[in-house]
Amino acid sequence: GTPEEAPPIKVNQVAYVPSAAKRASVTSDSTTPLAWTLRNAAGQPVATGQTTPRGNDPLAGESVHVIDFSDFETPGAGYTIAVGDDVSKPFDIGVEEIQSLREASLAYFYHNRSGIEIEAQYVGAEHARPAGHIGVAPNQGDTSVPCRPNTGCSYSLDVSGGWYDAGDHGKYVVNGGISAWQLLDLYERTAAFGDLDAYADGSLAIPEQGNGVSDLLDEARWEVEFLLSMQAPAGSVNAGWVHHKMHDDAWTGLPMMPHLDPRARYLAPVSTAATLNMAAVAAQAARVWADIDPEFAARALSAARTAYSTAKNNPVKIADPNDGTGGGSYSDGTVTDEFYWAAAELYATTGEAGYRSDVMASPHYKGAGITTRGFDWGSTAALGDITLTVVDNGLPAADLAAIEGVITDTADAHLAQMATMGYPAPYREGNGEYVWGSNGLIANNGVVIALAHDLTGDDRYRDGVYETLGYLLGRNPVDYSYVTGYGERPVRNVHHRHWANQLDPSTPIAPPGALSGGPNSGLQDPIAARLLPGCAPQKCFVDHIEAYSLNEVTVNWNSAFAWLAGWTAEKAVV
Ligand code: 9MR
Repeated sequence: GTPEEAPPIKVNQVAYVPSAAKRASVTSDSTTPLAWTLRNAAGQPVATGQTTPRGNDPLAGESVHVIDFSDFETPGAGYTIAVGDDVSKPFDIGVEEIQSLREASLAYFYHNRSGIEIEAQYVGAEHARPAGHIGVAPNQGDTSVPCRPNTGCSYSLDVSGGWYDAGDHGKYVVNGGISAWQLLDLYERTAAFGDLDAYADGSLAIPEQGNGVSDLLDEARWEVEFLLSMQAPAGSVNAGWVHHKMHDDAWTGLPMMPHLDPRARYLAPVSTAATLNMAAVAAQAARVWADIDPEFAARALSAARTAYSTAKNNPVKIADPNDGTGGGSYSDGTVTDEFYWAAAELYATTGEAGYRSDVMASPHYKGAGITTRGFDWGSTAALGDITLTVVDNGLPAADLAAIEGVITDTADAHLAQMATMGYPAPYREGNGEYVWGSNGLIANNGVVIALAHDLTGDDRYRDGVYETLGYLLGRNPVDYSYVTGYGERPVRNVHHRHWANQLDPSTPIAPPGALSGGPNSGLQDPIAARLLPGCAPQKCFVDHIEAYSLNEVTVNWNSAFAWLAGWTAEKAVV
């Protein structure tokens, strides 16, 4: 469909936390303040005030006023805000819905597991499905995947398991790696600053519940094992290296259930970025599982050491940027950040001098990787900085303080910018363009603001995190909750092969808790190009299943969202 006109008033469609700042936005060309009224579910006015005009916001392409009703703290459902004749969508003031996002956002990963049956007892009948890519026809199977023809190797690897990347069935080390890292970082951050009971065994609806291990770790391990399996065999021509990715030899169409994918799948060539990415995550896993499963920890650390030294002692291998048939290229031309991240993880785990000097000699040392753009699969130095902040280590105290300073300075820059925006979201790139996966970057920048709160306890940061969440849950100029199943008007048609209800009613829509990629002013798919010419950056969005550059879901955006949702659940107090 055509993008619909958004109504004037935009709110966090899910819930405002009673003890945090509460703001909404209203489109208006008025240069003077407007009167607003907050009403309860019975329609009675419970608070009134005046809007603050923020003028024309170029990111939204319209003039916006901000409504601030932070002082009202009474929990309840069905509140609305009125400005003149315009009335907002209803919303809650409360904590339950916000807290439920923790489990829903993490459920995304089980839904997208490869190589295992997705069982109705965990996801409900609608979302249950047979195991994908285990070699049962018409699948060719991920249990014995050969090197792509003419790429210099002739072995096959069992790379079953892991998570599908996104709407497609590819599995890519650089993206799966940052996603597994982020779930493990949520665990480590919660150990340092919060309470791990939230992720105890039994906290998620997954088959590993009851095994005595945190379900957050069980879910992450499904991917870590896959990452380890992508390392080339000892003694082979690629020994020590890690394959960049594995995926179909041609793009399949939508819908396509994983177990019905008939295409041949191959290992793409090895790369330095993938090798270091696996080294980083495996080193982190060795630390996290050291006491929980020492055998697994030792296996992971050994793989990490081998991968790191292989990358360090050989010329850089960059994945082909044009290798995009049947899967994304995920090509990354700069690997100094992956070197820094891997060295930081290996140092935090082992304390060894060699890794320490590599960390300290890196151009990324002391927080230069944390920027207002944010971090993603191609830009990973910030992950090293976050680990060095969250995990005790022996770096000089002044240097650790410098990294913390970059985190708080970056969070301050976000808050300063958000205070000028019509629809505040922590993200700034170049000339204000919004890129593919802008919601993932925004969620990750929310993570930085949350860490600034962990380090300082300053409530301005806590408010900033909830304001970030509010943008994702509906306070944006297109009036969508970008999280499936949450809010009055959530996205329904995310680009995904087995949640393809818009195309094939026999398949379900996405379950609750999946984050859409969000606005992308690059208009990089045919639907976006046709429907959105000239859009303002935050308005370059349509809820269309074929709009893969706007409305796809992926493991890396959901890992950012799950981290944020875990934090906001922990901090949601009345
Ligand atoms: O998230 C990726 C984004 O940063 C890139 O700009 C884009 C184009 O290369 O690719 C995105 O990743 C997609 C991947 O290539 C294939 N699986 C789906 C991913 C999300 O759209």
